[in-house]
Amino acid sequence: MKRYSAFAIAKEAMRQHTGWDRAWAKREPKKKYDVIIVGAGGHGLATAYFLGKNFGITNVAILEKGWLGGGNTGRNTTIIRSNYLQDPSAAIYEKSRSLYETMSQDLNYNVMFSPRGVIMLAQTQHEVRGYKRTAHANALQGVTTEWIDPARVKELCPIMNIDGPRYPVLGGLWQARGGTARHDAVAWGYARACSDMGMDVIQQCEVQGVRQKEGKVVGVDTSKGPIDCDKLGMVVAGHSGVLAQMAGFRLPIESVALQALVSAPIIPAMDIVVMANTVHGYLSQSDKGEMVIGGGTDGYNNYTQRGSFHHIEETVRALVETFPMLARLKMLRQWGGIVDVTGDRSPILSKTPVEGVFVNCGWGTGGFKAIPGSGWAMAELIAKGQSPLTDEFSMFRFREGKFIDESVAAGVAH
Ligand code: FAD
Ligand code: PYC
Repeated sequence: MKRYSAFAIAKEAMRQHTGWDRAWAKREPKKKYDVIIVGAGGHGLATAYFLGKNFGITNVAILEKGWLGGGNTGRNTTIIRSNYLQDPSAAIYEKSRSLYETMSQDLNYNVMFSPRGVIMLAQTQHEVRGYKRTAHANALQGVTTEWIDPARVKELCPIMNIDGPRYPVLGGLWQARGGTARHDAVAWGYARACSDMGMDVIQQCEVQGVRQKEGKVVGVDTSKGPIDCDKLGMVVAGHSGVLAQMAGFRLPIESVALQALVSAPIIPAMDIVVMANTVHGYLSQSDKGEMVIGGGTDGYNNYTQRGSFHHIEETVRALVETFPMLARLKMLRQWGGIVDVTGDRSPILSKTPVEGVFVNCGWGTGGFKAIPGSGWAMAELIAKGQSPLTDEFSMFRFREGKFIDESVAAGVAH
């Protein structure tokens, strides 16, 4: 595949851009693959990418019922950070954050990674204690975060009112190398790289059944017909329960809507990311100038990608105290995604009761940041049957009571 570069753009400009290849090939399914990945979101595509890159497994199909990146990967507010509390979480989220640092170079695709810094505001005494504890844990884990006082918060984000009567800013947990990336580009970059390795990215191909023989997976039934495989990775976020049911087991997952909205573009007003977990709000400014705002999860299970209106109304009403300028903004659009939430707010990367079937889900409201690390770890699990990064994230931990409690770090949305 042609490499993207300033030279290539200049050369194409000379011939009216007629020489570019398709970013990824449009293919029909083959009869059989070594590995099928269900779900062409970031996690499914990254899993396929690292199967090829790290293990040389390229007879792989990624099956997507809609369009690639059309699930939560293309619907999130793109916040990247690794300030989690527990050691297994710090390991996978920090691996992921570090892979974001070089993703554009690795994929030869500009994912616009912007390590502009993320603050989680402490607006109650409980949060002050929680975030100080996280800062200490992060220091032991080798994750660079720090507790900052209100004056430093104000210095980093001058548009903020830190003296609010209901939600005063008492300090914050600051991760200077956290930030954002362009979500679609992450999916597109991985899809292009997978296609370049000879893998088949097949859109409009819904998996409708999982075929098994003597307790082992042998293939899937799809809207494009049956396809055989030796191994199957289910990476479908909010639809994980549906896929698990097809394979004949249950997952401890709830599917709920999470929503976000953007304002009309304005002049540069804030150059960091702020999360205000007490009020379930988070805010950053996109490169186009829009204020990107997210809300909390709906209080009921759901499969419609919308979200209830009163939730964003409450979030924005509360955020206005800390960000008075929001009151003067016009909102352009709102959307929702169906996120897959576990009881301990940690993901599942696991073998399953069906031999050859692996599941990657439960990233809930916080999996965009985890895409490269999750793909790295899941590929190792599928290829070798074990990965140090996934050992603690087995689906069987719920049966054994070995929870990885991340309800504080999961933040706003839980
Ligand atoms: P998805 O991107 O949802 O991909 C799963 C794919 O599987 C979908 O494309 C779907 O169509 C496909 N699929 C489902 N069923 C089938 C089937 N039967 N056959 C074939 N294909 C199927 N995370 C952060 O880290 N930072 C944030 O700032 C952040 N903000 C968020 C804001 C919102 C509003 C939302 C909704 C989410 C947010 N998240 C955030 C969470 C993050 O978006 C998700 O955790 C992550 O994108 C999950 O990626 P995925 O690849 O697992 O799932
Ligand atoms: O996990 O960082 C996160 C997040 C921010 C907004 C939604 N999730």
